Amino acid sequence: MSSAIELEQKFCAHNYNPLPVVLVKGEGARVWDEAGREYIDMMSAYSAVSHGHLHPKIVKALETQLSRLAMVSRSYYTDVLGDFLSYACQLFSYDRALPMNTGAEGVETALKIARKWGYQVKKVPQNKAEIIACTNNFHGRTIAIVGMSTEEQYRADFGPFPAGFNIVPYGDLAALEKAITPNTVAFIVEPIQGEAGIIVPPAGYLKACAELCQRHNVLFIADEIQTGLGRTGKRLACDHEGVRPDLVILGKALGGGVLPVSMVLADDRVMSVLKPGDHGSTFGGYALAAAVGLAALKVMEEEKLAERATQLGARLMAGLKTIQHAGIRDIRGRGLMVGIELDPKLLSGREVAEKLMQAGILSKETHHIVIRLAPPLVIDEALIDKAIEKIRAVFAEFV
Ligand code: IF1
Repeated sequence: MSSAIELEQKFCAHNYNPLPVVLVKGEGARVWDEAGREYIDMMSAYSAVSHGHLHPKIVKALETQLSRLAMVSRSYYTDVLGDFLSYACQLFSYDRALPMNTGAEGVETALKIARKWGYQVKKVPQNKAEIIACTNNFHGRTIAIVGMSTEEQYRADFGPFPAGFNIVPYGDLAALEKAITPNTVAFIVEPIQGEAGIIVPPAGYLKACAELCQRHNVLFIADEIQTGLGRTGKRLACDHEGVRPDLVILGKALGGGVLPVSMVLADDRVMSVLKPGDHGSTFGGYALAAAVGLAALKVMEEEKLAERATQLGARLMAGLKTIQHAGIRDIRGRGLMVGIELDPKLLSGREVAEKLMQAGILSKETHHIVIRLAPPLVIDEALIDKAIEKIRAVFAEFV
């Protein structure tokens, strides 16, 4: 066994079960292992590497900032945070942004803003605020967030959880309407559920939810951490239905594949409930992150990553649909966020992911039955075609 694997196995907490490959180098949509073997990265760190590995403009922005100033904290102003946030606010048409680091922190931030808005603006009685989330959601791993999870493993032995969260079935508008009470402050939803297995809701669902929320004075929170920044073929997945959420949470690709950068976007009528001292983070919006985040957004625009996702996603989907195998139950997704659902009686997700890896394709199974394919948006036609042929060959091995 590789000594890198041995070391990680011995000293790292066993909270993951990685595929047995040690990656040492990456460029664009490709990565290489210790032995120099090349892989097509069809996983992009769960969408965090949408810009590809070590995008030259993002690396340049990082290096330039690093040669000047990396980290001071929000106790002071820097000459980069304003540039980053003003660009983000203009691009997504919101008044303000609150910078954080990880996705989970962005989600926690949005939940806190929604609760405070509930008490101060909606006038919900103290400690009565309710937030509605969906079945099979994935919003991160903090205690409050796993408290909203319906996945037993993510919750088991981590309680007690904060009160004030209710669950409705994803994709069910009537259930949402029934669940809303005078104390409901927010509805939080993934426009496409990633971890649940690339679940695309019924057409018109997001739009109808947003309208319902507006009618009942409930904030519509879109968790676009995985679906945002071009992944599904639009800047935001909500754009497919012309939905403008009250709060948008971005993460993953906002860090350009090099740093953890997240943010919450909202208008003043919501964001202004936060006063100095209410909320914060040591690293949130630090100079290095701001420089990288700005570069990540600019590259998304300059290189039309959303349009690439539409075109290349269609090509990937069409190619995958020509693969004939009794163990393939469904192929679905939007843009370059694609899932192959397997029949667990015939195929195991982990085995398929392992065989794909041996064939030079990095993917990851979710819930044992869905193979997730979400390559960097900078991937090109030739590499997509090569990936399709390798995937076809792997399925041909399972007879
Ligand atoms: C893990 C999944 C993906 C997310 C959405 C918030 C977060 C995530 C929609 C939290 C994070 C991750 C985290 C990683 C695995 C991964 C994942 F399979 F678990 F569900 F991407 F599909 N909202 N997703 O997808 O962001 O705090 O991690 O920065 O936890 O094992 P984070």
